[in-house]
Amino acid sequence: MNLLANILQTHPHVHVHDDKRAYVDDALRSMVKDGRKMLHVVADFDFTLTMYEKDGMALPSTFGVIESNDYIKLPDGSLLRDKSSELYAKYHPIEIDVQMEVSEKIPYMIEWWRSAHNLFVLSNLTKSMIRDLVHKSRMELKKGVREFITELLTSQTPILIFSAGLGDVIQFFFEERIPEFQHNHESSHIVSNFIQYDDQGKVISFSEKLIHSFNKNEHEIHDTSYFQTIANRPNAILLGDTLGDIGMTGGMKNLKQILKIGYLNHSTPEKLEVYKNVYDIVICDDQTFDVPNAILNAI
Ligand code: MG7
Repeated sequence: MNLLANILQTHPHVHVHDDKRAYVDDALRSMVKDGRKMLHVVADFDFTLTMYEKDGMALPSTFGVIESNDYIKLPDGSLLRDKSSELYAKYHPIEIDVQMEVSEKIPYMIEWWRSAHNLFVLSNLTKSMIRDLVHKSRMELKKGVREFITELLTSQTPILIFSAGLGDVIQFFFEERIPEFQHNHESSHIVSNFIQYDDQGKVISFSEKLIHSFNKNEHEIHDTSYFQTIANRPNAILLGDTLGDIGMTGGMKNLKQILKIGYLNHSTPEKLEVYKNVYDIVICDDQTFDVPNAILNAI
């Protein structure tokens, strides 16, 4: 039996649109034939590589790791957590509004990210506090992600983590959980929002290029070392969990095959229909990397 048919038969929560079956079959066949030397992987971080809940409890995103505590305070004595929640309550509904045009949402997203970054600067956070918060956090990789990333690194297959979250949190998390993954090493890269610190390690600002949920496609990766790394690798596996994530390969040139794998967390039949139209393979409510590992191992 072929790879796709086998995955679909053994994983009833994995879906491919009927009109895409032939395409996905062909793409997989061609990627397997071309092998690892032609492959690279682009992955979102929050709730794609990480779990969104465990034992019925929501797990934090990279932002959540810093906000969800009851001691980091702003200069007026209020809690960072409360001010961040206010921003979330104001802007998240705009982010997920299905009626509103993306172009209309973008100014609000920029406002949200800038305000959130500003709160971090005002909170007198330091690099060592952030590292500590990450190490103590409940953020957790999906089961099998470690194996997935280690397998890529071992075969020198490049992986780009493309995140609108906080790059520093991802970096500190990997330092602890997957030390082989080194930011901007030959095969492992992170494009995200990075914090700038002063000499004492105090947070002073954020990297100039802001990445929010809807510019992951625009964001030029051309001036990053990753662009060189993938120059001769025309096949890509894209992994995401939001509709904005499908654009992540948008800035890449000369791609031959792209396989877009979407994690649909908290699935509903309506969302599944939308996801099946934009992703090639949709994985519903799954806290493991079994399917990406099955595909990678075949290549
Ligand atoms: N997201 C974006 N911002 C924030 C924030 O300040 N706090 C929290 N808790 N979440 C935020 O990883 C990207 C995702 O993070 C969320 C500024 C957005 O929902 C975005 O999709």
